[in-house]
Amino acid sequence: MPTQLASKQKMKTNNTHDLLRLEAERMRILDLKALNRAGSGHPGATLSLAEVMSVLYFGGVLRYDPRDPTWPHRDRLVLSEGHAAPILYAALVEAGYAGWSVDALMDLRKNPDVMAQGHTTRGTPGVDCSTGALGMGGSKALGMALAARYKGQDYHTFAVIGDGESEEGQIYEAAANAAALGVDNLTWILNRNKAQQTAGIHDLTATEHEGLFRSLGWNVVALDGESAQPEKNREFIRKLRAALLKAKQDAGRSGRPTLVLVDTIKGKGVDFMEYKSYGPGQYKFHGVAPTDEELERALPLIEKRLAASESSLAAWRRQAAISPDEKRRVEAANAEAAKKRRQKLTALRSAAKAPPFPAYKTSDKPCGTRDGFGDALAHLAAKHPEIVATSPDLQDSVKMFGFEKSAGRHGRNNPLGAYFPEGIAESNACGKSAGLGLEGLIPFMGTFDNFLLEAADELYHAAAFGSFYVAVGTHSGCGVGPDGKSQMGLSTPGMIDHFSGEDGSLFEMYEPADAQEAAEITRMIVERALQREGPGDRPVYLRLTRHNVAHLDRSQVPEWPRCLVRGSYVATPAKSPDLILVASGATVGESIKAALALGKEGVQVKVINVVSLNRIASAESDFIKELNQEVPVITAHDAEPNALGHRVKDAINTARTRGLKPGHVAACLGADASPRGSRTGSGSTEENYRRNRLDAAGIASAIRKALRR
Ligand SMILES: Cc1ncc(C[n+]2csc(CCOP(=O)(O)OP(=O)(O)O)c2C)c(N)n1
Ligand SMILES: [Mg+2]
Repeated sequence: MPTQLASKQKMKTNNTHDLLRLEAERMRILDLKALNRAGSGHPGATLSLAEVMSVLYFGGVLRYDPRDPTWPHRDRLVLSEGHAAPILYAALVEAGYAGWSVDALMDLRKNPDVMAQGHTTRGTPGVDCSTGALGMGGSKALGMALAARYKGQDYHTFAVIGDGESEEGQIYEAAANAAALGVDNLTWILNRNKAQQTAGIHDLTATEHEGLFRSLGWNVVALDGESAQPEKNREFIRKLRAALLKAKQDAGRSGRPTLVLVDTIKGKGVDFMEYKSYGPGQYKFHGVAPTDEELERALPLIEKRLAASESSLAAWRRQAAISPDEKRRVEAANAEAAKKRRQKLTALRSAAKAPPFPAYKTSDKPCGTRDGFGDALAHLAAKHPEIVATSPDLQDSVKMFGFEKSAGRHGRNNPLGAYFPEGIAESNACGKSAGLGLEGLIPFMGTFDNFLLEAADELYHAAAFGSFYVAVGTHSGCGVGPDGKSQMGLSTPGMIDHFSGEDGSLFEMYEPADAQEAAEITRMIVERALQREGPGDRPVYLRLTRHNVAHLDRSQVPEWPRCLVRGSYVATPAKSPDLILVASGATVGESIKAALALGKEGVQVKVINVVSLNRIASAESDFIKELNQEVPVITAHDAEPNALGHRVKDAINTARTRGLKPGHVAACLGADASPRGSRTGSGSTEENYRRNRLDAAGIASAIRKALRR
């Protein structure tokens, strides 16, 4: 559907700021028409951002080539308040982005295939980041900006954040971290339209954004955009453009991120849609699309201010995109900078003291699986500057200290450091890692397994919208011991498995059985990530122990460690077993011991080590074939018992549908997560394992019970 602009008046002025003002009005029209067609959406937010989008796309602020939306040297834009998507789409249509058209915009919210999804979704041309759950975009933008600084690239990263959205703690986490790291190639635009969904901002919170961001160390520019009247609006646009261009110029110099605090009006430009301090819940146009009648009333109000012909604006708009000559220059300069930076990083890393790749012997003192991971990571970092890492103040506990020492701590004075410091802020650590991953790096984010739950939304987001980073959870399970239940990750595998889809394809999951396996899995993750083209599209979860685990003898395991890639392997074979014992992580060693003990009693137990619990149920898995012996199955996992239990039951089901003859699940052994239970809590690892029947003796007795021996 072509846009019909009512005004036939010739454009009288060539003034850029006036053109930007007019362009904003055009986008308002497109936006309202699309919302009206969709029958749902957010006019308040979108109308308040029309000038911001106009200035970004047509005021020479963003560097972009509309025919090449994923051009690596484009400036990044994260629309963190993702419900404002249609006004971004309107800008993409107007800028002539590949694939976009007015028709595509008018498909807004129609079905899952349309480009114009209700909230910004990556994969859509011109959308750099999926958003929609408020509070998460600032961290992604921070990660993208850090990646540019680390790789020596000159793109700038912008994020648009709502004022209600800024109530989310993660916004504060990201802001504090960005300032501490002196990330000056990052600019946030805070859309202070004074209203959120159900109330005015200050009905709910007392935040004074200017003071808050200044105290955090940001450069703050406050601008008044509270009038749609041409004179005032033009002046606002002039200042907004100047502030955004200055923020870009300051990159690499100021040592501070910039906040452009834009005081605007929710529903700006359509008087009956403008928010005017109504009582809580009385503002209609936050999330209600205009009816036909409302659209008819709204359009003339906008058109009255739109004093230009469509064709003269169209010619002007095209000049905003980068020219072919300039594009070539930018590409050459950035390619050269990237090459030099990589050489420097490679030289630095190889000169640093890194541990050798782990090679534990079975006679070595038992250690945590986190130890194998930490040494492998530090070792691999010496070869691959693509590996970066962060941890919310736990890099000692998660064994990333070695990496931090050899790969260097990133900061305002050390852009070459690959360890990105982080406060106690798990959500930001995950979001930032997602941003780093979107830019082609291999980020490891390490915390206690239990604390990954703090970042559940980020982890879900990484799976659902596709971003790559490795979420490392150490201190898993009741084996943590003395620290007690608040420090034990019990539910994390189940949660992540839930995010990973029926076939596990949305989230890679790994849980090693000892430190050597942890090292090999770490190497496998890095090697696979190095082979990916582009940013990769799924996250990885690596679950590790703090507590010590004996080193396993795998001399009889065919093709180990290459077999790890298949997601499970037989750790203790048995030709005609009486029972199949399925274990994962630290319980594998205990299971092998139990099988040995039972062997002496004449009971044959086959032990399968599940390395990736969400892969075992697929019809092609080796695991399915290994179940094809009609004997009872027991599972043992130092986690909430259903995580592994459910997948094994699924696998049995799959095996049956394939005509195989697996047995039934006789028991799922796991850690008691009940708040009133006394099986898990402070005490030794051994005591916790004993109480939960996860030690060799407990597992063996469960097997005897199942076999009625
Ligand atoms: C985490 C999360 N909580 C709640 C929502 C639902 N929601 C969508 S928009 C909105 C209000 C946002 O207000 P603000 O950030 O001020 O944006 P505005 O529409 O005013 O530009 C809410 C609560 C959401 N999308 N994400
Ligand atoms: Mg708001």
